[in-house]
Amino acid sequence: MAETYVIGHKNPDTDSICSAITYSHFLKLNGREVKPARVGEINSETKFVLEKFGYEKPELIEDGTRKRFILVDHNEEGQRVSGDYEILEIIDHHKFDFSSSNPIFILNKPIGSTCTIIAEMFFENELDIPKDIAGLLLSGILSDTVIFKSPTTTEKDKEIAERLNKIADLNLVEHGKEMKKKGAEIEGVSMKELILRDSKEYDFNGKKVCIGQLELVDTEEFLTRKEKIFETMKSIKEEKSYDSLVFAVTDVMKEGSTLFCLGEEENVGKAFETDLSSGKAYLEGVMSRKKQIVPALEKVF
Ligand SMILES: [Mn+2]
Repeated sequence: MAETYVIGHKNPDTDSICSAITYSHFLKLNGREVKPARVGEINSETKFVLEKFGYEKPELIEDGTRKRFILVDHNEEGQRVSGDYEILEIIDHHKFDFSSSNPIFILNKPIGSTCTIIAEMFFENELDIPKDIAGLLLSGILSDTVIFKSPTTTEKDKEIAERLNKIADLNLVEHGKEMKKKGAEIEGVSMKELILRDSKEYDFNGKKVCIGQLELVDTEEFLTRKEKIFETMKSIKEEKSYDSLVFAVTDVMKEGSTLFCLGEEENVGKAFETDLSSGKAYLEGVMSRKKQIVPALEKVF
């Protein structure tokens, strides 16, 4: 029998990796034989979280052929591992674009993180949550909700975090800030990696659009590298033949993003009712790719 893996999306983030590990733990407690996996290299925020709670990074899978997968934190084809494989289950909190020829278990909720959904499953099934698993679940929640500041945050995320923290006993704001600072380490990292590190590809009505996001506690210094940003975006756009490459530099404290855009500037500008002819604009209050950037772009394309 082919092996079954719990796997997150390409360019894995903390929610994706922590979901894969914690949901594997949940399934094992229910007698299922599964292993956590990842599709790409983990980022520095996730590395810090795994080290803090004593976990190794999950197994890397580059081609999924002949394997069986439980997808966490993603569902669309563009974000999945490549290959020819079977999907058994999906646990997610993203917009849905998936079809299957046979019935499968799908749990999709419009809440702040996949880790919130998984934590709820532990609580509903009255399963014991070890302290380190609670720490991973909280890290996924804090990462995706940007310490509860992102507009994707719901009361459910806060309530579940509070329950988890009775076990994990962390200073949530401090832990969240420390995570974000580790994740925002940009010294010695190439501009290409900064643009693509947290990026996702979308198909908007036949247009291939890539949206990268960099969350920083303070963006001022980084934004002085504007020339380098555009130059690097240009080479990425050509290399990957994107119709449009969008790069959001999000200021966690100011709660807004500077949007860089190459290709389809008019459409992208229209989405945010702003002028993007210079390729750059500041968007007050825009922090979430999923809840704000993607839906706005979908509408105009
Ligand atoms: Mn997520």
